[in-house]
Amino acid sequence: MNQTETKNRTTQTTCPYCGVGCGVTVNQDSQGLAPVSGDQQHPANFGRLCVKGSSLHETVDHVDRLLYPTVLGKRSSWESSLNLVADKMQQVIQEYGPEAVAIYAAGQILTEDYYVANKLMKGFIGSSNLDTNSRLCMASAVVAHKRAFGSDTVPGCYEDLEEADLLILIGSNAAWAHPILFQRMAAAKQARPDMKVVVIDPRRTATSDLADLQLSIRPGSDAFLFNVLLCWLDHSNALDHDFIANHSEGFEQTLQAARASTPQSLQECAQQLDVDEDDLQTFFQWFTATDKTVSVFSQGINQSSTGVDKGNAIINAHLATGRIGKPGATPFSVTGQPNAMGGREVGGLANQLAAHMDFSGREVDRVRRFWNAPRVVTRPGLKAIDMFDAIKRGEIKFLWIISTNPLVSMPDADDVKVALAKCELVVVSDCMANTDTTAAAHVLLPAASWGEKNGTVTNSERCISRQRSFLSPAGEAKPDWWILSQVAQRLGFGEAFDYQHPADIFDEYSRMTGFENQGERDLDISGLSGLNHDQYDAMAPVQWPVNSQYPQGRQRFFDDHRFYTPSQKAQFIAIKPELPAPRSQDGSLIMNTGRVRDHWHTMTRTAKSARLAQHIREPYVDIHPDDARRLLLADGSLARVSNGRGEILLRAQITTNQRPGEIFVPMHWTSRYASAARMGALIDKSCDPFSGQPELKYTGVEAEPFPTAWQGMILSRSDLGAIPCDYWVYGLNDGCHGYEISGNQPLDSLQQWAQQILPDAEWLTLLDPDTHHMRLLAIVDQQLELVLFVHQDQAIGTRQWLIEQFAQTSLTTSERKALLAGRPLEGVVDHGRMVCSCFGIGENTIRAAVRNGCDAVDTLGETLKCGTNCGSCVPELKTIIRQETELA
Ligand SMILES: Nc1nc2c(c(=O)[nH]1)N[C@H]1C(S)=C(S)[C@@H](COP(=O)(O)OP(=O)(O)OC[C@H]3O[C@@H](n4cnc5c(=O)[nH]c(N)nc54)[C@H](O)[C@@H]3O)O[C@H]1N2
Ligand SMILES: Nc1nc2c(c(=O)[nH]1)N[C@H]1C(S)=C(S)[C@@H](COP(=O)(O)OP(=O)(O)OC[C@H]3O[C@@H](n4cnc5c(=O)[nH]c(N)nc54)[C@H](O)[C@@H]3O)O[C@H]1N2
Ligand code: SF4
Ligand SMILES: [Mo]
Repeated sequence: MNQTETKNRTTQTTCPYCGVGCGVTVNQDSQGLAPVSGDQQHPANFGRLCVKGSSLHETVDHVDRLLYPTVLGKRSSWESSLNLVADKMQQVIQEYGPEAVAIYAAGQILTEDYYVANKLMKGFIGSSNLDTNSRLCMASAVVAHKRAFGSDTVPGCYEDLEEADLLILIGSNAAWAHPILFQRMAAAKQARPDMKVVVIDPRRTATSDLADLQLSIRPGSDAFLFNVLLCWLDHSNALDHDFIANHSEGFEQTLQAARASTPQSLQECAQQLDVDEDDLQTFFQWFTATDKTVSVFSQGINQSSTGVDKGNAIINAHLATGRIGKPGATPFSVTGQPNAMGGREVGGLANQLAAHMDFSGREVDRVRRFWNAPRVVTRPGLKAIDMFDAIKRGEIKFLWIISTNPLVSMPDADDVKVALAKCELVVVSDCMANTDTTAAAHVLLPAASWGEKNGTVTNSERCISRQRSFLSPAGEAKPDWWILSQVAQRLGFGEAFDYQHPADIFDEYSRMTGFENQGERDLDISGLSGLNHDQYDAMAPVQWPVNSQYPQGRQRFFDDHRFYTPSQKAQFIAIKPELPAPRSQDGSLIMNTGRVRDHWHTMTRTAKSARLAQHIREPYVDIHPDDARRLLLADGSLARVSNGRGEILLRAQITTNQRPGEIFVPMHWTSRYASAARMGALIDKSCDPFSGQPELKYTGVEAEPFPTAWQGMILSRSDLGAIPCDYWVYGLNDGCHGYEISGNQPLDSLQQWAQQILPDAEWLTLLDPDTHHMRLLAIVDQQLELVLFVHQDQAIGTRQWLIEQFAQTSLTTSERKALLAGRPLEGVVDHGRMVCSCFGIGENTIRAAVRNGCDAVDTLGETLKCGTNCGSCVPELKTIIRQETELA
């Protein structure tokens, strides 16, 4: 596609962020890309987008993109880099066998990309060492589904969340992590105020805002809770005996096991879970009385050393009450990544073979015949943690990382770095040039990014949607399926990988799902095979299966009470709950980790949008006031969080949302964006024995003040990379790059560093080293180039106003004086931290409006517009209103 063809076009595509899978409308004209909007027709979002989705057009520029292949840091051609990759694979396979080759991929590549990677590894190279970051994300839910249903099936659909009379959110901060789905829940509750919402999470989150009842349970105790619930249901005659007798197996043992872990009295149960007895009783009564119950579960369940058991404990309660396969009644595991589901479908986990087939003799044989493949693997490969350990031991010699940043996202992330250093060849396919992981690679292959690539993704409710391209690839970037197919061809598998278009791959894959299926496998999209390129391009969102029985897709599984186990009955799984192993040797606090509203994982895309970067500017640690007092941590001060594995520096936020003894740290900031915030380095490798999913929400740490002599900020027209001081954090502003800084370095060293990066600038300086007060302004061509303000305390001047001065083309003398004073000229106001990213409404403005009488979200919306577009900031608006009205 060339740029001139992109004029005046509308493209319907799918958001590349979370597993809600919203449809996005992209309009282009001769001016370029217009702000994106929600696709009105898409069944996931019906026109709405959250703030991340609606900022997508701000993230597609080529800044920081990986534009051409590089080998050992030097630009290379596609031809020679592909040859190099294929030759090395060949050599390793010949010398050490196929298992010495591994691929580590992600739920963010498209189904077509994933299919090719899986076919190449498991059918042609003969290595099952293809695993994915879904191991850190969905692996426990997959195993729980397979144990209960005989297949990795998500039974329900989004409508169920709206139809439920009781909606339970377990280990899910949907308000921030699945915002549009959360808005659908909120709208349903507003329309039917009788609908009850229960949030089960050790901490209070933005999601708690919707809750009628919050159970801030002891971390890791969920399976105890659901075992008690099962006993309660039995006791109160709330079981569905017909379902249990006719459509399930294993109930009696499961109830016995639940009894074994359940204390005698409700009071003791409440103590076990560390919650209020009345709250617990309310939850049980609601569950008992409400047929239409949906239990949503996410990473608070999955990312645990007993995540599979927890998933099954939840599913058990649904089977016991027959609440599955019915409108408004289902367990619901929500997926995180845009195509975590697609990856599970094609078989991208090391313990799957392909297309919901595993490693039985029949399945291996069937896959062999379908692919006409020489070396179909016959047993599972290494799961992520074991894979990196095998690399470290030198058993895996070749690793290809595709679309993930394990140096940040894996537990014991520094050990991953050690492992990569031991590997003979590390290839990384990524869209971005500077990530923690690209820095550790020998060969970098530039991948086409969202907007440039074309294919399909599957969301949390099994809905397959098209991601369509509307931009030419940046530089020499290529789609992942193309890169993989080129390597396959060079390995001598040309005929099996002769794909010209993603539609060819999708066609083969959809035929595979129907191959000798006859209703045996849940995943069957054979109804979508045989599409020509135009039909593929026009494909509308549809929920799998799509076959002769369900030509238009299927909303709910198990409405027919037929499961995919040998007996066709659902399986109760007896659960012996366990709390996470004590980590006393690591520290006295438990570190929980997770997401913030406006950043996506390792920030490679969201850090490019000033709007998104401004919501939460710094990595932080949420800590309870009692702990803060004990540890002498002041609100807003810097905290050093550490254990034997490493240390990070974070901004302390004191809040009663945390339980005492537990802290929360966001997962997003990397070495590219902060001096020391890679929290993955502190986490150990404990993982679930069945799923191999690591325990990412429960790490023993210590916290202490990190005293610094000064703090301040830098605003700069150019990206400065790492700053030579103890603490720095990067965040893009509108029109300039920003850094929060703090340290103990002498100020003149900082001044020298600044002057050395801008040798030709004109400098305005105000310096008092005794009071740690420094103001430096660099002016180049009459324009502001750099602001560096340092103070002893946190008063930093009027930031928003300073940022706006970068747009000034010719600074007057009085403006220069005002700049040095760090204060606007008379009459200019500072709006404060961005709260509503859609309309750019700052916290100061909102607080002022509340004080002037806008004491409800609606009236704030009428006055300032905040909260009226994507709605993601509504929980925060409520908090501000609450704080201001409490103060008043
Ligand atoms: N803004 C944003 N949205 C995202 C992402 C992102 O990076 N940014 N990533 C996407 C991805 S890949 C994923 S997987 C999803 C994840 O979505 P979520 O799972 O909703 O998000 P998390 O913040 O990881 O964790 C959810 C909650 O689990 C709680 N939790 C911790 N321990 C326990 C426990 O023992 N029991 C219970 N019941 N709860 C516990 C945490 O306190 C946290 O509030 O988000 C997706 N959406
Ligand atoms: N402590 C802790 N750790 C966690 C979690 C947690 O809650 N706590 N959550 C875990 C979970 S659920 C997840 S999903 C992971 C996420 O962690 P990662 O997968 O490591 O994070 P991302 O930043 O999404 O990495 C995606 C990379 O792929 C690149 N990319 C984007 N699109 C494409 C593409 O089309 N092709 C290619 N080749 N590259 C592309 C991006 O630039 C980026 O570098 O983190 C896990 N780690
Ligand atoms: S909820 Fe937001 S991030 Fe998730 S798919 Fe929709 S627009 Fe994208
Ligand atoms: Mo995830």
